[in-house]
Amino acid sequence: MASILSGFSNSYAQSKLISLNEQWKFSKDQTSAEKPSSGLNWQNLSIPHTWNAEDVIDDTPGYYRGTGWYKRKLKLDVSLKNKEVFLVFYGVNQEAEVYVNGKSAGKHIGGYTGFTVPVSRLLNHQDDEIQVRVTNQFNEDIAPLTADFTFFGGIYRNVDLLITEPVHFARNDHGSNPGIYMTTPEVSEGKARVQVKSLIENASAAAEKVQVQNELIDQQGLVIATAFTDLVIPAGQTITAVQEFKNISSPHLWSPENPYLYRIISKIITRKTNRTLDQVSSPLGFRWFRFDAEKGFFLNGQPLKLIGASRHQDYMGMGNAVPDVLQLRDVELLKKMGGNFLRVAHYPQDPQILEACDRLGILASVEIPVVNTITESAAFTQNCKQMQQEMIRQNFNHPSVVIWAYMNEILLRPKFADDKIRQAVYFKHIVELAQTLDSLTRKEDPSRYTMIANHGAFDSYHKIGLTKIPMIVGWNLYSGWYSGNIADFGQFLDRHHQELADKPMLVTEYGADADPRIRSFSPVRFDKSLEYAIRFNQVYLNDIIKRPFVSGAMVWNLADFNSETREETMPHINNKGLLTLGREPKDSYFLYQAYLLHKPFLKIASAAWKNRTGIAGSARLFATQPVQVMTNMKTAELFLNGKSLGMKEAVDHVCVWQVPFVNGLNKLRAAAENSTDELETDFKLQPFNLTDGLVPFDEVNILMGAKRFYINETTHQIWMPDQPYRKGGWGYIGGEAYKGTNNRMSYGSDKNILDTDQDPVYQTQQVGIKQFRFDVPDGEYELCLHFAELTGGAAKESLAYNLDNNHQKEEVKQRIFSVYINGETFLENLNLAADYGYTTAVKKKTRVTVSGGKGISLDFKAINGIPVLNALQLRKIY
Ligand code: GCB
Repeated sequence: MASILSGFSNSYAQSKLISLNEQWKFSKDQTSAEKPSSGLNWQNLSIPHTWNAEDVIDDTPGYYRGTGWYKRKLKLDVSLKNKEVFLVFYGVNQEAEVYVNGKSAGKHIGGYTGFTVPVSRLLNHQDDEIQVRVTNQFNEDIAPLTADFTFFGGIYRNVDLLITEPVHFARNDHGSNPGIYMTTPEVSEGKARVQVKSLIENASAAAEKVQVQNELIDQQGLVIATAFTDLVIPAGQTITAVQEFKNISSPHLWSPENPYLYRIISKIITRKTNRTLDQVSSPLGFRWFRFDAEKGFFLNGQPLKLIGASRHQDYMGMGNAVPDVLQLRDVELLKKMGGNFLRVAHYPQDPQILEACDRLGILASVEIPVVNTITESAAFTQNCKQMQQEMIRQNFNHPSVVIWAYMNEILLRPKFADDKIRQAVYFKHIVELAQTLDSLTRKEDPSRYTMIANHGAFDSYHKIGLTKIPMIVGWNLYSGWYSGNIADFGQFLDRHHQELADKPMLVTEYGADADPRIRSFSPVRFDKSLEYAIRFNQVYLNDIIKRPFVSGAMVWNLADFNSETREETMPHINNKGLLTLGREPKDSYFLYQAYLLHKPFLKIASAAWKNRTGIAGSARLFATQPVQVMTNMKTAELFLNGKSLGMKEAVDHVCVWQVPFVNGLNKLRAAAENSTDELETDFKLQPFNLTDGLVPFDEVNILMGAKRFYINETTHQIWMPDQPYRKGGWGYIGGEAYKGTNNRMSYGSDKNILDTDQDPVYQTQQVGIKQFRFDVPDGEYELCLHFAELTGGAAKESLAYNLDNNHQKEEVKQRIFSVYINGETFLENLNLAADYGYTTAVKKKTRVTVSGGKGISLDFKAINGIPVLNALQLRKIY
């Protein structure tokens, strides 16, 4: 290994930041001792890394929450012996202890803020080795305790080596790198004032006379103003220098349309030789803002509705160890959507995210991960305070940040529900913690707002005083998803306006799950269809936009994210993203573009729905299905295979046509003003009569008890909703759709179906089915029946957000039935629960010879309890 910085001599003496991401070795180690156990198998890897990336891909719930060791050699040039050396970690989940040559150099608690570890005193400059012990084990004193996301363990953000002179900007003030804090106490269009506070540390044994210089530089690189201060830094001490640029005239203002950034270059110059000992550069944006309870948000004196998204930091197949370029792309995707706000939720993220917000003109809030519950311990409080302080100091200089937040849905599932007296004590602790964090925040940074995000239980938060403490109340509202109707949303907003008339508010969350594989022409709550999510978002956006007192709203979520305890159609994933886990846009992303973009926008929704199916109408040659086009223009025209289907007016930014799809390729083209968009769809026309020679029957995949389509991109199969039997066609006789646990409002079941990754095939069901008929012509067929027992099952780890989270309370009834095909026994005394287990995919395939024009008739006979069928497939062989 070549030594690091062999050329770092005294003639070039400033601080240096060098990536240490490469050449690490890693091993899991359950013993969590002071040093790695002997005999471990070490794996070579580079940072960012999480040990849970593969863990979460399998279908079994749970992931490794334990200890892992990382180690790496460090070959530092001997010329660095008189320098200060630090290791800078930007995020390690969730507890870390750093060792150098076997000796502890420092510890850090909390997985989402950075930390800097001084290591100079422990180095030998020959064969140094760094070891880092990391654990993501549950610790009741560290937030988050529970939450709807996966707590991936590891050194999952970048690691740097920092080398400085003994006299340097203090890089270790709550992990704040570079130890410079800038504020703009006065900004207007005419003039601005900047204050720069620098912490300067002298790690040497002698006092040093220095000059601290600050230069304000504009985008052209011109120096606009300079400030100098001469100081003596006593040996072993850190002192603070405060400088001001008083009269910056006509500053370029920072805004979403024009995110003009200045830079401040801060230098420490030794008076002995006039050499620069340290130099750092920080972004500076001139803007002023306020939140008004009546009129909403104002930036630089102008009203600005904040519309954007929250973001989690993980990515498909990578967990939270995501390369920089993909992280930055998220902020770009938000900008391209027309968003002007990012809720960095539920924890501080990679520092590059806020740099991107500064650069792209996106306002932001950042919060610590105090989610759902707290622990009433001094250590928990202390850790929260530490996180809040680290978050603020590490991100202080970003012009994009306007809010610091510190709690999310803290009353979602209050502890001690059975003991009201004890619960009152718990609530008191929550309020005290909120007050402590709020005061700390206002003291650390009087220039920004504080916020708590609550769920929709207005009275609970209000009653215990949580709506009073922060400067802004955030509401996470899911009317028409977890509760009530979509229309209740607007009423909730009005209630806030009436009852908390002087409290600025943001809708910090709203959203509906949309599985990109699921479509519906009769979308309903919980069906996970993209169509329901579109309707949901239209209503919410309309309600938000028309109320000036709503400062803004952040959809939950920019992209789908991992949540291991979640079940639903895509188990372990929260599907409320506008983008998929791999950042493919869903239709709802296009809807936001139509609402938010100013330049002409036109997009055929269902851009990803390239394979459709449907039953031909009685005219036999086509099937008519709606197609949506999203646009910010008033009208648009749609063409099918070159023929106009007419002009339509956009309602809530969507135009809809009934499109007569023909079998095979269908070319759609939308046009409005000078914009066009095209889409090629392959349509599989199902015959109206199965014996119809015009469109011969070859294959059909049917979801029972469902009104949704499920498109499997891997197998290229499209599953369609069932229908009652009609002579000449196919369909069920008898029964009704499964209504979910204890008949509660639900769409099928949300439980994770085991032994399959095609959960939607099994999550709906026809209960009490008597017969299923296919009036197919004579021939050879392959028939496959799919079953899963949806009722009952052992209690699993339940998550507040799982729609079906009560299933442990279900009454389990026995269910035994037989299935006959054309009068012959096919399945005898089938007992799904006893033979295969609950919520387990069961597939029964056979061949059927059809003769004498009899078609196929499946008869279900109850032996004990009620027969069910979840899905079926029929394919003609010849
Ligand atoms: C919430 C939580 C968020 C969840 C979201 C959901 O209210 O704040 O962490 O992920 O709901 O999708 O249920």
